[in-house]
Amino acid sequence: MKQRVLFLGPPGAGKGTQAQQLASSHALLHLSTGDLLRGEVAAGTALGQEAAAVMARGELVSDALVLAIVRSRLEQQAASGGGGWLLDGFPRNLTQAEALEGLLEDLGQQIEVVVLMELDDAVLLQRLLGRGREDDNEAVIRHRLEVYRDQTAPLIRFYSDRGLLQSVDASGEVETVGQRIAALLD
Ligand code: B4P
Repeated sequence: MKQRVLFLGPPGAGKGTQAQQLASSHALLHLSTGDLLRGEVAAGTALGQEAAAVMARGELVSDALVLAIVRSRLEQQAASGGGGWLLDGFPRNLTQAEALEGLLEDLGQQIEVVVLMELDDAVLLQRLLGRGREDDNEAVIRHRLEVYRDQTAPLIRFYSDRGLLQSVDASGEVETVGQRIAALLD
């Protein structure tokens, strides 16, 4: 079973849903930059105040801020004896992907697989409108899809060039998608 996993895909593909289940069933550290940022917003920290407005607009929070969060979590885990991890929603652009390569090199670790969750825009929109989070109204969702296409989709090529990319059909029941992903990780 692969222990160092990255989930890539458009907003609403179900990265968070699947990552949570897989991390808990396989004892992996689940590192969701979206959840961590929402935690900072809820706690009212300086970092959260900076992130809140950006997230509400459906844009990407600054690379420096996100990288600082990820670096500290991965370093903490490595210092406490290591173990597997699952990165969910990070990296989201080429700058973050390149910074992650440097960070992992420092830690002597490597990504084992990048799971690309693929789903039609119409289904993504439907799922996100159903979730109803603060940043889930139609105009913001459409903007997040544009941001995904412009800034995150180039990572498909980036990881495919490194021989790490595996695509999965993210349509259907949560359990069915989970089985497809588990088959890729064994
Ligand atoms: P995220 O928190 O990463 O969330 P997401 O991409 O919108 O959703 P995800 O794909 O995880 O979908 P989910 O499982 O919830 O990002 C939010 C914001 O944070 C970004 O817009 C950005 O501002 C900021 N951010 C995060 N990371 C960043 C970074 N690295 N750099 C800069 N900014 C960053 O599923 C969606 C819905 O579908 C749920 O309601 C779920 O129940 C449902 N669902 C899931 N699977 C389903 C299935 N198989 N069938 C039916 N429904 C399903």
